[in-house]
Amino acid sequence: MTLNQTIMCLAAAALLAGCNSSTSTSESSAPSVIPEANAAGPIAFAPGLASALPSSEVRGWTPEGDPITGEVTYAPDVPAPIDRDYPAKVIIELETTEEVMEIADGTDYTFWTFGGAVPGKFMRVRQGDTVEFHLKNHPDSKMPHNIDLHAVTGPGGGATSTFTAPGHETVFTFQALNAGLFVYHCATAPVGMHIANGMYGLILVEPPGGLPAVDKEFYVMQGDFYTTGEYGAEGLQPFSMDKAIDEDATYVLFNGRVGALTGDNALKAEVGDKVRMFVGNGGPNLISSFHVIGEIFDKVYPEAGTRFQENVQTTLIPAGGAAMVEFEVEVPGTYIIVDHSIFRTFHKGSLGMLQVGGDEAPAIYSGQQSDTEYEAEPLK
Ligand SMILES: [Cu+2]
Repeated sequence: MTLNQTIMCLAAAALLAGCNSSTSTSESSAPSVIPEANAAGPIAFAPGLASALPSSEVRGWTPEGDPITGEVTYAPDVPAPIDRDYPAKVIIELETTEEVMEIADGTDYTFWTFGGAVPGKFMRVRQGDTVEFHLKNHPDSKMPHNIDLHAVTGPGGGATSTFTAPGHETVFTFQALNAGLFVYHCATAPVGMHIANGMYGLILVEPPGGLPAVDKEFYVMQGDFYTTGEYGAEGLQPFSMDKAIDEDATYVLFNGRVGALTGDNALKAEVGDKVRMFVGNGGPNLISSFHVIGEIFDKVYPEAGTRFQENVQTTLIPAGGAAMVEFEVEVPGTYIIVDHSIFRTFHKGSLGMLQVGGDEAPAIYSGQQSDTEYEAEPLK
């Protein structure tokens, strides 16, 4: 047992009878504490974000072993869970770019990105890790960029330390004191414009014991976009500062493009899978009423905090915030992912799909059983 595991066990001693050195937070080793984890009062040492340690206990940790290159992924993929039981120095590199890409079929937009895509690449570290962060700004960029990671404790969240001119690379280091799912974004003036152009993403800080194993993890991030032309207008569409100030979004999108999560791009799962979605909202303006039609979230970590809620239909995700939702899929078919501010879904693009394969489950959902005419009373 490492020193840090010993510290974790001591912290949990009042709540748990024992502490297994290899699976101290697995569901099988501590199922009896799961309900306590959601109760008011001290945070129980239980699976999930609820097993996060107080930041005060993590502060003294120092990195062990050789530095690690942090895995980063494009949406909707998520880096593999961390199976490390010690704090490490993690080196993460991200490059900002300014690129013309399609925002919809036939419609181009000049996106500003972290890593060449919207949303930016997903990062995954462990609570207590020391992160050496490298921000590069591509030489073809016209603007300086920086990064404010909401996972950072320190002024600006790293923004002033990473103000990076085109062709330059800046470096700063932070310790991930708090576990959770955090938004990162550019914070260079005009901040709203940099975010509106797509400069945001998510960083997951796993609790030391990790998250419970699931079958599928997905990265979904909403954002609102403001173009001079109307929704679907063809050609290269410039950013509209007037519409952005008025919060009059032209597009409200998951993963930066109309159709990023539909058709061949739909998320895929099988009946019986446990699904976890890391859902972020880059804004810059709109709040998301995140909902999956035909599913109920078995568990939601609202605002990606340590307490979870259960049996939730729709969860609010603030601009610059995130939520973690978990559910099991029991019935095959296509599940539509929406912002339930529903005109956005059918007129501004916030529509994704989760396609679930597998055997029908008629005891849970029959499908249509009949369609017949009936004798109605005349209306008055
Ligand atoms: Cu920027």
